[in-house]
Amino acid sequence: MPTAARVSPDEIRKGFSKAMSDMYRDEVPLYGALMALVAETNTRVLDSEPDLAQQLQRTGEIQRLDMERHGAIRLGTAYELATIGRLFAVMGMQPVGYYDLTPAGVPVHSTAFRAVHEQALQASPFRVFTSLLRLELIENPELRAFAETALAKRAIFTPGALALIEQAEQHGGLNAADAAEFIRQALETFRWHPTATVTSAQYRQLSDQHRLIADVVAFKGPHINHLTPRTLDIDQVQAAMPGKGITPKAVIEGPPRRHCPILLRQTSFKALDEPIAFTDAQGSHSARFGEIEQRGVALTPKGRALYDQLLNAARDELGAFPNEDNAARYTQLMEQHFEAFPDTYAQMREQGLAYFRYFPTAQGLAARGTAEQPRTVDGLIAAGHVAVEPLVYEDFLPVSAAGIFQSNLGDAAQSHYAVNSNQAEFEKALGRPTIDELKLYGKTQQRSVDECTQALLA
Ligand code: OOG
Ligand code: NI
Repeated sequence: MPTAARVSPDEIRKGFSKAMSDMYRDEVPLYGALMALVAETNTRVLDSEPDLAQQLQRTGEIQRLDMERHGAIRLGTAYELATIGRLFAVMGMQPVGYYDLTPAGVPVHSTAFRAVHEQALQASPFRVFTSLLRLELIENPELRAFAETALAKRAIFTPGALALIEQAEQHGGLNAADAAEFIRQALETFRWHPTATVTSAQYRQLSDQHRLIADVVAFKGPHINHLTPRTLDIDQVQAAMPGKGITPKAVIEGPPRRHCPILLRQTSFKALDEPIAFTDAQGSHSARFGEIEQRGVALTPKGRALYDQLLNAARDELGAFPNEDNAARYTQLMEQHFEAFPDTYAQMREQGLAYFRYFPTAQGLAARGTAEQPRTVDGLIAAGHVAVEPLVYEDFLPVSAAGIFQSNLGDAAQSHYAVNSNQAEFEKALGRPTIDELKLYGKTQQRSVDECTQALLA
């Protein structure tokens, strides 16, 4: 029997990202307010900064801006992680990067599921920061055994989702009707449940061990805990949040404000306190929050080392976790230390600090095949025959992620774990290696160079 045409994984991801956003807006009205604020700010920035508008036009980011968002979930078992990997694969999302949050006192390690090719990212840049709880960090053996049993009992995927994942794997994709059903079924895994699977005393015990442990173990599924739109000016949004009844965290995570943004800047507002029906009593739990982010250029290993060095120096000098009381000093220290990071794209490129994409210009195309066409990339750039644009950072930052976790779990959640990072253990649970994000940036950059050579010199 001929099978109906398959829907591309990119289309499924795009549909899923929209469905998730609609679900979350219904569940958390402040998310809707934040989206409106971000859209308003982005329009204003594009109107007032024609150079930025042109840059985003050239890279294609302007078309993906409105649909750009990331979410986060926290899982409890290897089975859950491996299966979510298969679920995300149906929508063309691969595990990129390994993040260990334990040095920052959060008992998880994580990856980000996302599209990997620039064309797929252009179709839908949706990503999900996915953490696996490290149960081995629960010191009390009885509590650990209880957590393991509770997690073993739950089924976070619907039978329909599991069947469609298998179907997609066996047939190399889904047809339109199955893809629509897959989106509906997959969404159920991320839904909020106002009922817990444990008693209120058990919840308290888990929560006393770590708030995050309760958030994973006491519930039926890994509710999406935030969904983050991308803004073009995070300082403007941060300043406008209180006027919309939203209280942001004290400091913006990531690099300070710059002319040429690097990596990722993020801010969030506190988790909501929500009513929960425990198996024996009413209570409450806070897990879901709001976040916004501004993305800048991806850094090379050399650029990243400089970023880490300057960030650590500023934090060491502050001598404490950034908080409400030291926020102004933190901002000042960050600005001071980051003076050592070049703030023009030309300097960053010359010094090998960041990744870029290269685009042939009209002038370059007109000079194709003529004697005056320069023969090297640098020559083409100097002649204005190739335009250089920053390659946007698509990933996350462990120190920032820890700051986001902490601010939403409360200061009481700070623990000290003397364990080693364990990427091998994480990948064993996942059932496959994670992808090195730096290799992806390198490949995208190289493809753009090849395309220029092809278009201008071949
Ligand atoms: C994830 C926090 C990390 C980010 O944007 O860095 C994160 C979580 O709270 O589960 O989403
Ligand atoms: Ni986030």
